[in-house]
Amino acid sequence: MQKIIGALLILLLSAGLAYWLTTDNQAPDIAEKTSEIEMPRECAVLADHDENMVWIEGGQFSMGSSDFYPDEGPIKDIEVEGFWIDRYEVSNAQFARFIDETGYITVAEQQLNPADYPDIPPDQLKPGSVVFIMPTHFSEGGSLTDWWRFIPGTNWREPLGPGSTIEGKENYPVVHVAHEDALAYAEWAGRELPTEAQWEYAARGGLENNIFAWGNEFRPEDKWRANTWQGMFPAFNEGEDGHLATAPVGCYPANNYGLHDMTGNVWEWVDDWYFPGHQEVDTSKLPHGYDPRQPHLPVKVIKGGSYLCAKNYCMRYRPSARHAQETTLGAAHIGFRTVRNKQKS
Ligand SMILES: [Ca+2]
Ligand SMILES: [Ca+2]
Repeated sequence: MQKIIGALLILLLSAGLAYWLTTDNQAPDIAEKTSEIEMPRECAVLADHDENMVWIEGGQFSMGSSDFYPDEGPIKDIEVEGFWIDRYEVSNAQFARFIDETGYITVAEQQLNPADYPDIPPDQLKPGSVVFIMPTHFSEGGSLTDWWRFIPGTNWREPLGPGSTIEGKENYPVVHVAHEDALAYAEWAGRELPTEAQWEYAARGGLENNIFAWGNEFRPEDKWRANTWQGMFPAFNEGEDGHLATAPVGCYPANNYGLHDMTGNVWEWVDDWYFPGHQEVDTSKLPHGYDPRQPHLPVKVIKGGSYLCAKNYCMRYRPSARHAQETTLGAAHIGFRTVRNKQKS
């Protein structure tokens, strides 16, 4: 009898323990942990860049959008020939190989010519780049300078300012590259920078009428699809997607064409001059693009948004979204990828 009571007690205790372990009170924790595990994942190992290009079949698509920022319109029918494009954003390791072989010095490492920048005090023309600094308070009507700071001595090797390093960040996207730096890398690699049409066509992954690269919604769980910003930009970065700043390339899932980080992580240079829309422009009058917010500066297009794009600010993690970037100015959230405009085989 005592043995039976003992066995019953053990059974009850086991059942109680099992119930306690699986009770609803525990479920959210377990679910959260599971989500953490499911979030990124395999990040790219970039042994050979050449093996990491994807062939994109040519075709027609509608570039732009009429539903978001005005510079995304008007929608334009575009025909694209087939081309190769990098599966990943160019990494620090890849960029380092280019620098080692060529001795190239990036724009952020060069002294700028004051004559080219009459509006900027000469003492601010030291070599350097701009870094995002999270504001300690959130002011209404703040300006861009509230969270971007030019820090002398910042460049692709020291991305957070003097003394910082890319050691251990070989698979992270290279940043603080000006447009000509990206172009120099592409030429060294025997490639080109994508046109805006190529980039957008590739980012859409054949799902051309969708708002996002994966569909028309950005549900809470879609945060796992791309490195963007969760929380109220610029003061609260919740990092629910696993990365507060840049992530190693390829951590987030590929789009329909097998390309990673076409949404978010870092903005990507393309080779088109920026104009505030897709309408035809007399480029003989404006040979270096035109951005009404910085009308005297040469501006090219950047695409895809970055880890700093949030729902409340920027919202440019969409294929049709675009932004103007002064060609000589890299930043902590801008990188690139290359294309090869040659036949498939
Ligand atoms: Ca993030
Ligand atoms: Ca990107």
